Amino acid sequence: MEDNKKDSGVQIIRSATAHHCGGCCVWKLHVKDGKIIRMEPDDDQENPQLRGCLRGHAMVQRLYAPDRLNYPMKRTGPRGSGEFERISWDEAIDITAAELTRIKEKYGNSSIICGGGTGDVTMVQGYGAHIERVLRMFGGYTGTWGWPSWEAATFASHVNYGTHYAMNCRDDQINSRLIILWGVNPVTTIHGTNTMWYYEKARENGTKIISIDPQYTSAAALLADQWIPIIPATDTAMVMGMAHTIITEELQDQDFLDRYTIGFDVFKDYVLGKEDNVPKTPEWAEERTGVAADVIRQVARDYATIKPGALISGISPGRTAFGEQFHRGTATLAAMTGNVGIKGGDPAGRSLGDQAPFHAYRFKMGPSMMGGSYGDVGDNPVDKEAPTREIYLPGYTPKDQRSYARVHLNKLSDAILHGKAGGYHADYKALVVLNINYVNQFPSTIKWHKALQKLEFMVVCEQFMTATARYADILLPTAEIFEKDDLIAGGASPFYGFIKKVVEPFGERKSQIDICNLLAERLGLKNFNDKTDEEWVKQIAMGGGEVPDWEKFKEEGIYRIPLKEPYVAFKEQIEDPENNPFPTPSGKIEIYSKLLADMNDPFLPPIPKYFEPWEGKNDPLIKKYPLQMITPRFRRRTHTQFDTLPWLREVQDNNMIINTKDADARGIENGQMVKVFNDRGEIRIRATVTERILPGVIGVPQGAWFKPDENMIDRGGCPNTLNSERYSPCGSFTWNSALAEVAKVGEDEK
Ligand SMILES: Nc1nc2c(c(=O)[nH]1)N[C@H]1C(S)=C(S)[C@@H](COP(=O)(O)OP(=O)(O)OC[C@H]3O[C@@H](n4cnc5c(=O)[nH]c(N)nc54)[C@H](O)[C@@H]3O)O[C@H]1N2
Ligand SMILES: Nc1nc2c(c(=O)[nH]1)N[C@H]1C(S)=C(S)[C@@H](COP(=O)(O)OP(=O)(O)OC[C@H]3O[C@@H](n4cnc5c(=O)[nH]c(N)nc54)[C@H](O)[C@@H]3O)O[C@H]1N2
Ligand SMILES: [Mo]
Repeated sequence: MEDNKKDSGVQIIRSATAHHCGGCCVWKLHVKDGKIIRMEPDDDQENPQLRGCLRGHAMVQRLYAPDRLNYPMKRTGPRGSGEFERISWDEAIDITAAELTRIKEKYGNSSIICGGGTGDVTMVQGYGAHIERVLRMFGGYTGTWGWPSWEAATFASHVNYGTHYAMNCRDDQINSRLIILWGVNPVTTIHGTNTMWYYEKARENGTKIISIDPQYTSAAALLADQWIPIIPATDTAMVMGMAHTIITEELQDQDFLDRYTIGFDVFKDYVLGKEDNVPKTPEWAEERTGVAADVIRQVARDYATIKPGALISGISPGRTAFGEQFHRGTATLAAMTGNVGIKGGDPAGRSLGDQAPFHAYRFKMGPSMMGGSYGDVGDNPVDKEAPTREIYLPGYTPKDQRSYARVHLNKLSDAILHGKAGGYHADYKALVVLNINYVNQFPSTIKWHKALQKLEFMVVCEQFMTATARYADILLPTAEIFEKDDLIAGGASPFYGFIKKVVEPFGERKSQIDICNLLAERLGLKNFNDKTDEEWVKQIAMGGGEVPDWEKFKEEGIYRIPLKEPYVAFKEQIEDPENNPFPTPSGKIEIYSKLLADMNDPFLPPIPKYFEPWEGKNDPLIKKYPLQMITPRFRRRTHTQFDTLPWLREVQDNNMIINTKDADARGIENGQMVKVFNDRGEIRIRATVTERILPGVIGVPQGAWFKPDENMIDRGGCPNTLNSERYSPCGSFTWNSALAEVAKVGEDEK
């Protein structure tokens, strides 16, 4: 067989891959005549295989897709029209360097915006260290703040635990006797390759699994003993109802609380109503959450008695109006039940986050292009010139992120539109876009459309003609996975993956670092980069001393961290607290936080509390827009990526899901085209009428491509046409807090 392959000129190369999904999987790539002709999944017989999902399999179709950008281009039509002409790399870089220099000289560095960079979560080419380095050396830029995925969860984990490394590895869940998937659907989201595999093993072992989710998800269908539908954004009320049951039935682990936590008594007073005369009984919680009081009691008793128990505190309920309170609350429940720092438990602060480098396990990596703390380049001068912003958590928020010059990612379109007059730090004239699809993925699409008309210059590095790319003045074609060397780390059990360059970039595509090299040179910046991409992979992978053998790693494309047991967060703090305090100011788990008390913000109280969410069922706006929209992940794509590929289009239609009751009330039939609208905009999308979602809630899958018609009606069905730019008190995005209405499309409206 091998010989046959040799004869046919096929070379087989092992490589990892990852594409912003939270997974990283391992492949044998069949390469012939400089082209990948087949991807074969991992065949490791000794370890659980790290097999890719449907999107991983479609990587090869993405690599050679006919709609890929292959040449640099210059805009010829109006912004947003998508009309371009091909130019040379020389001309493209000349124009970019000249425009950035002109704008810097005329308006100052703060008028140049660059930020985000989530489209790829790899360690060398992903995120934005390279372009940020260029721009810092160029005198600075306006950066952004806010983690789209988990700002609420990260903030809360830092308050309770002093760190966001507040989760056990997913392979530990085979040790759990109870798993509560709270807004978690790893069939779709992956969340560390093999997460589902371990959950299935747990289920085979007889572990009780509960799913709390407004949707009956595929994970619930495959795994759960019990599905508890909940009204979106009210989860904290259920947390309080559970706490009430545990306290009144004296089920809490008082020894654990006494030994490892501070402030439980203050929280207890709040839950029992001593603080505000409102006992947070399960009946009180039922009114808010729609979950029957008896069910809340049962889940509370389960969690307090079936041990060890892992409450997986999903990041999605945190992307709501007061999302941080949910994670503070679940972490408090984990402490009350003594499930922190033990096998089969979970700290329930930020239980998801298996995207390098935000894993449970702390990978020991060498310095990246920013040199850890921005190495030789120093802080961003634009951050330094500005005062600190109002909300930041000392000790958690990195120094540069506290700068008032930074714009919250959700407010970027507003900032471009209004600048200083709108209370922002500067007037913004240039936008440097790389690795992110602002228009499509951040609210609101229509506001973005207006904002981008105001800019004097916009350069976009992209692989496809995305909603954002259509607005570029200069469009630079970017190489794809397998066309450049890169590194990934993650997995349900931790490993490093070498994403190898196995073919030359098609057309004139260039890697992100190559593009930055060219730009740095044209801007006259010295010492921007002294390494090849492979040398970067080597420095980051080997620099922490964890990967023992570079040649072997290179050959095999993967290195699994040989842990004796699955990684358990805070094991040392629990086993030997005297020598291992929690990294909080008090050294204990902070159910009460003095840091927050000192902030004196009524909506960021020192103990977790429930607040009525805006754009929830008790918002007066519900009269006009009676449905709560959530915007979950979609299997056939990662955000906007992969969505044009025929293989994946066959899998699923991009439909909104709506309950039969709500559909009947509006005369909507399964499969029918409908309009979904609110004051921010209108989309057109087909409806799937189903019992798999709670009445009063609609699920509009996020990542659909924004396609405005001449009336700015979004025919692509992108939920960010309807989502709000308002962020939670700590800065969490609120993609699951939006009210809307659904109606049939009239004959004259088609
Ligand atoms: N309504 C709604 N909106 C959401 C969310 C939600 O739940 N609901 N979730 C939010 C979350 S958590 C996230 S992380 C964001 C994601 O938002 P984005 O990161 O903007 O989304 P992606 O589609 O993953 O990637 C953006 C672009 O990066 C490009 N890209 C990939 N690799 C490279 C590369 O190597 N170089 C360059 N230059 N480009 C590359 C892709 O082609 C893609 O067009 O979306 C957010 N938006
Ligand atoms: N296929 C695919 N996988 C992905 C991505 C992708 O775009 N596509 N994106 C990746 C990225 S960057 C991220 S950040 C992660 C995000 O991962 P998650 O945030 O976990 O993913 P979601 O699908 O948005 O939400 C998970 C579940 O939460 C439910 N939910 C929504 N609102 C609420 C609520 O208020 N309360 C409760 N209890 N449940 C709620 C949804 O119905 C959904 O089933 O996924 C990663 N994985
Ligand atoms: Mo994300």
